[in-house]
Amino acid sequence: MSHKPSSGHRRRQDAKAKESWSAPARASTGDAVADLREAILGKLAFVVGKTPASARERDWFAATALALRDRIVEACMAGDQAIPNKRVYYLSLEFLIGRLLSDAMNNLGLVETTRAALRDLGVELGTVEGAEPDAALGNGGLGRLAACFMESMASLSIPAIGYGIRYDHGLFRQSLDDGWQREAPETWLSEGNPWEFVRPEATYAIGFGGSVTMSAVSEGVIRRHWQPAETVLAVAHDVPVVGWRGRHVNTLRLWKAEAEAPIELAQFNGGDHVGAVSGRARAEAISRVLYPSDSSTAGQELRLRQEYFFTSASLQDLIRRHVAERGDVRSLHDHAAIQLNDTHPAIAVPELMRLLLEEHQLTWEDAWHVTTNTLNYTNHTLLPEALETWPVELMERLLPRHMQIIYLINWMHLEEQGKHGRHDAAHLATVSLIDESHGRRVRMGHLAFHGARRVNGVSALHTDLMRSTVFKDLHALDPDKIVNKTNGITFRRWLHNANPELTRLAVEAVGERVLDEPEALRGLEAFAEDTAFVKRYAAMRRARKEALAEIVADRTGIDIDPSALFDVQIKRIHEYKRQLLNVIETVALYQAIKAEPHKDWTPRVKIFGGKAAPSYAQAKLIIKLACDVAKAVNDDPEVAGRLKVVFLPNYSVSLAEAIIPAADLSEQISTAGMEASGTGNMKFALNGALTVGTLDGANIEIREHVGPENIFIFGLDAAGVQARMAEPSFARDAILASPRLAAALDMIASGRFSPEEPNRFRPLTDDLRHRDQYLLTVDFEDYWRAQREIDAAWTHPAAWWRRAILNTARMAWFSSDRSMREYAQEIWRVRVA
Ligand code: 26V
Repeated sequence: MSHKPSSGHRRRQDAKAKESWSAPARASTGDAVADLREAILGKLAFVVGKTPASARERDWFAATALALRDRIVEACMAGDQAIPNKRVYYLSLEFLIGRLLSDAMNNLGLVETTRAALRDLGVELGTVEGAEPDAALGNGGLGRLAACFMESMASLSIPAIGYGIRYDHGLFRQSLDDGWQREAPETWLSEGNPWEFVRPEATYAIGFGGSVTMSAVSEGVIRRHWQPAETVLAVAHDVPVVGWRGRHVNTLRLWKAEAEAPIELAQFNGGDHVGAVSGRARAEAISRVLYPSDSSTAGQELRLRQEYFFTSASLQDLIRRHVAERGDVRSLHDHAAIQLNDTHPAIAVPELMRLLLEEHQLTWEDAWHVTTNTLNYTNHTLLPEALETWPVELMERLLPRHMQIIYLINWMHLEEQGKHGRHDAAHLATVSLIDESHGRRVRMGHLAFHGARRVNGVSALHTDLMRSTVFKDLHALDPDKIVNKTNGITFRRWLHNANPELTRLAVEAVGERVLDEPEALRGLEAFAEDTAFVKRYAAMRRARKEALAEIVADRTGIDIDPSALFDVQIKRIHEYKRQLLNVIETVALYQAIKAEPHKDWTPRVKIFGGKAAPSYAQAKLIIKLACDVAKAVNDDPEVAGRLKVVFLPNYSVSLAEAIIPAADLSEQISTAGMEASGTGNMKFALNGALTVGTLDGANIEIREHVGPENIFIFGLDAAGVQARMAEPSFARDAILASPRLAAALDMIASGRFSPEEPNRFRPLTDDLRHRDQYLLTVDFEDYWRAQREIDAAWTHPAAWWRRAILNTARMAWFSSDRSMREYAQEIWRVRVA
């Protein structure tokens, strides 16, 4: 496809240059608006097949997205067409993207132009944006991080391709049935996806099962060859990722699974109509649905098939590109850096070896050199139940050749230990790629570690814990391998798009360059006590709280008062994240208000949101408890005006965009040492919510940046947690020492919130009394203290807003642009302009 800029194109460029954040009222030029309006009408007629009169919101969305996609393609083709010296390949089983329309408009500088074009057509931009389904191809933090990184790489013009799976069904839709979580399939593709390009020419065969044969190629040289029993096709679907100011466009390439033969015709003609398509159903099952667990390895075969499917397709694709561009696969590591997002693509280690050995005839040494200089691995959790291992038996059945390669890699790895005088069985057992302690299982973390050039953690604390715990012995063998890369978030989505009011304030206060250089936010420090500025900042928050109150009323029927303190905990429901600690504090506060109803309590609204893995019973019970407590509290006239509790169903990226700018307080209260980083914590602080949190993950670095006086820290640190856990009766002692905690637990255990089933919450309260793996009881009193300090702080608005503004002003470092620059320089060795 060739591209000649038309005069219309030039006009649009002029309009783009003029569109500005500082002057939303300034009209975009008439030409640009007219051009876009005609483009949208054209798409509506000729692609969607509707007239303006018959178009639904969803049709307008499709037409608008298609018109903008053309602009992205133009931006792409206007950009540098030269082959880049080095590309980054980001392999991730999850990309939690959310909506793309506002991202695309904002990065192309076309928000106001699009608004005006649609207004001319009698359509409101907000409703069109609302008609886009979230692309929820991820569970939580890990998937959302991948999406932020893709946007930042495009904005920094880092040549990159993201590789993942095009799930037909993303993360399930959550509804609450009398407080019980129900899951329904999510159907984001039901009306097509206007952003994607299908690329049937990029289709690869992915094998499973079968056997390995040997042949002698010459005297003494034997080659092994895998003969799979089954083949599935991976078909590329590309989503363009446009960077800030449309300067650069990257690709997110998602693989869809298809059968080699869509139908067994003979079987069909023989009358077996179902059997004739069963092979197809089996093949397509691979990209059918996202696994909804985010923390425990269920070890199902389909999951391993997904992992191998997308990893093999991605490696075949990037090798094909490399050979087409450079001729020789031996230079792959000079021109490609592959990042493995967690261990989900760790099968890349033996798969890249296999492709180099068998498809490209490299020697073992050369193949190992290329592999270990191309691959890098990011670890996102140290929780033992989330560390992936696969039974050797399953691997041998599904991927027999890979299992042989893993054995050989492991044999050489253990031999190497011997050469360094490490023969002791205990040492060899800890560094081995095979865990022999509960059946024989392949340790995917060890495999990724060993096959990678660099291994990184996602916050300073997490990286330290990697070095001192899970990867201690492997780290000692290669002390430079582990590096830290603290996570970040894209400010384009989480500040500019989610909070245009705050963005406008920042632009007016410190200038337009804040849109390009987040460090300029620091200029807001000078306004932290400026009465006029503070008033506008507070008005911004008030407006967002009113908007959130409408959403809450709409979705739950609960009325909340925007002048109360909005105290928010939104994230996956997991015991280590301690939503239960927050609920228990809510119960204790409820009791305290009832005991002293005439005291001057700070009015609070506790807002919860998050999904539980469908098989995670304890997490679902925590949701039910939050809902039952909400019912009791909200119905009690004695606490009216002081305390309200809300559980917002179906938490998603779009809902986060509405909630975060409306939050006064951000709950980041995980057991210290357990949250690898957190990224929600960054989104809240950037938008000026104050954090109540533990010394865990990136909270520690947030404290360093915003200053200890502008964050509420409580509880044990990671070392304290380890020490206290070793005490045999820590939970009983903590409950004995805190009558307030004891009373709250008694109230829950007594059935006060579940009179129709008094023992409903015993699994929660019994666990706390006897086990309390996450040390809720131990941290409770200090959490209570911090919360009362927050109540007091709320009564001094000037000091509160000062802290909020200082949070916004000092969060620039947490931009994912900074994270991506660090990866580029220290891991990938690619130049950033
Ligand atoms: C693990 C598993 C285990 C097998 C079943 C399916 C599944 C799906 C996802 C995961 C990933 C869990 C790891 C994860 O999401 N970690 C989070 O990563 C964030 C980004 O680095 C970080 O901010 C969070 O603290 C960390 O919990």
